[in-house]
Amino acid sequence: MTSKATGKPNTTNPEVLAWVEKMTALCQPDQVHWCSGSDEEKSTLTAEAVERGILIQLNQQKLPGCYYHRSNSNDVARVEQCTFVCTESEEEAGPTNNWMPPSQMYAKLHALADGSMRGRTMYVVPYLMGPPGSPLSKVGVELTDSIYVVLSMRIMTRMGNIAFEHLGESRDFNRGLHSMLDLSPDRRFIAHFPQDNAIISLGSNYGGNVLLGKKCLALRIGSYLGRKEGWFAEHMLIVGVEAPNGEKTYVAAAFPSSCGKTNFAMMVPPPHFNGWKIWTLGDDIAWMRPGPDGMLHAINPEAGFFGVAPGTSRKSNPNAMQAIQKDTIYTNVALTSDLDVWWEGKDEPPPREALDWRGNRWTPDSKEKAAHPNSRFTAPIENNPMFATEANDPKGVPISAIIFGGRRATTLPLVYEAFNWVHGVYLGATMGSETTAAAAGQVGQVRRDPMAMLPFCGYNMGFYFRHWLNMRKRIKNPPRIFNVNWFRKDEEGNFLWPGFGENMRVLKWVVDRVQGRAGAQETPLGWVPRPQDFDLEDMNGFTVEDFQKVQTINVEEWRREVLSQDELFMKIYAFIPKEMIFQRELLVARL
Ligand code: GTP
Ligand code: SPV
Ligand code: MN
Repeated sequence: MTSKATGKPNTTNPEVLAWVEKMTALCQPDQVHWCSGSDEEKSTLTAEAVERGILIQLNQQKLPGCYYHRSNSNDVARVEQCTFVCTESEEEAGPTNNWMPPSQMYAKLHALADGSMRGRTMYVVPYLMGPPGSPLSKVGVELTDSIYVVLSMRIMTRMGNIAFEHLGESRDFNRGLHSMLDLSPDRRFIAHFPQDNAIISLGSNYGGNVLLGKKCLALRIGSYLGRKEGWFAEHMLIVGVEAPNGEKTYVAAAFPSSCGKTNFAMMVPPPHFNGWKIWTLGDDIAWMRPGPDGMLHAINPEAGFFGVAPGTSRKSNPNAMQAIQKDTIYTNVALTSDLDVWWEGKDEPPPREALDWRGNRWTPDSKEKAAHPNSRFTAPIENNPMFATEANDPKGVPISAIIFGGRRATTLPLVYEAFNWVHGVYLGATMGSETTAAAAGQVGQVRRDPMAMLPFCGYNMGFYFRHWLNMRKRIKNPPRIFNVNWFRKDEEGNFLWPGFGENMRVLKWVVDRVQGRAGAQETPLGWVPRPQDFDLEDMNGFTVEDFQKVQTINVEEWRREVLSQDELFMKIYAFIPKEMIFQRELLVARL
């Protein structure tokens, strides 16, 4: 059966046309709308979303162009148990991914998608990941029955005609199908078919599950392609650090979900760092490939922020606060009576009364949180006053340092540097972090999250470590590798490190190491800054003793740490590169 009406395609690409026709026949939408990405289209779709109650228009005096969205209360985070990597063999997906044979998954999901868009419009959303004209960029086409997805993709990616122009007549594009169905959690699947460069996402309307350019294409499919084609797709922010004399150093950093990437990427250095500037290239994803100069070059495939709202304030992240004053979609935060937004940790005191993220009446006496802990803002990256225009450079930027970091209350010091690339890969591979609200499930459990990629690696994690090791041969001047932890606590549960803007002190040491200016001391873990190597000036009562406390390496804790690393190593034992085992043995010997 064909659909009742179809809009006019804005491409002549035969492969795209044939695939859209096939999916139209499957999903049977009432209408097909080919998205151009124009301003006019945005206004029309926004008006329709408001009329249908999908978006609420916020106070346009305070927040011009901003809208509010509530997702279904059972659908507020990524769902790892519903996320599948469907490679031909189970071994390719590896022990850390849910797996099903592609044919079986296609059959199951096509049955669910059959007729799923009756009475709805199917939007054809072409999008470009990365700067136009870059050899690192990739095109995706997402078919969706969600206006919220269309308007969000318009912010998060370069959406519309521009993508079809980049694609031309090529067959090389990601095929993404998304239908909300009835948002029932037991018909929720986020399935990846890396060998077909295809994704099917059903039964959800939450960010990471449905904005298919982001985690699905840019990381799961991207990592699979990266291994095949000799590049990296990583869960990393990218910043440019400008010194007072104009020197620029580019740094990429991988922290797990809700562990500080957006905050670090938009950092404002404390007044003490007069003349230092942090420019933002990306806050979540980096695609990196060796360049002709022998360095690793990075682009941010995205064009927007999908950032955690709670904790965001003018004090913690002034650039983010400025970026979300206009043209922003807020999801699952609290709504005040004057159509403003509020969340825990915002500058303003709690409103006397508001509607919480579920739409229920909320007062400061309520036991529940007003905003969901994983509530988010979706804002154009160019709204950021410190947006680095070289993010639009097709060549990408040369990366001098890679930082790994998790959320750890104990054991892990504030910062240390790996001895070399292989050791650095081991630091990334053994990263642990406490789970957060970004994924459904228990919060606060330490689990291994290698390179912050556990939920995002689209193939066998052991092969992924091998890829990291192999890439060393293709990068003449590899970045130096560091490990950080902003989240160490004292016995009373207070953070030992002030974090946020003060992280500039750590970043400065990293940059100075890379530029050959800073000293360090060898320890069993790696190179660490001595107090004289690290800028502790003007720190408002934070003393050398406090620094030594946050840098403490406790051998007993580290013996336990090495044991708990085995939890992951055992799981993927059959695939783990020997180098990782050797690094483990060397660490044990040094301890
Ligand atoms: P995803 O978008 O899920 O990938 O998260 P992210 O890595 O971008 O994390 P984000 O910067 O949004 O921070 C998540 C939470 O960590 C927020 O509640 C922040 O307030 C908090 N946070 C960020 N940086 C720091 C820090 O340096 N110290 C402390 N204590 N908390 C921080
Ligand atoms: C994350 O969970 O790492 C995010 C949010 O950046 S989501 O897009 O939902 O994956
Ligand atoms: Mn993320």
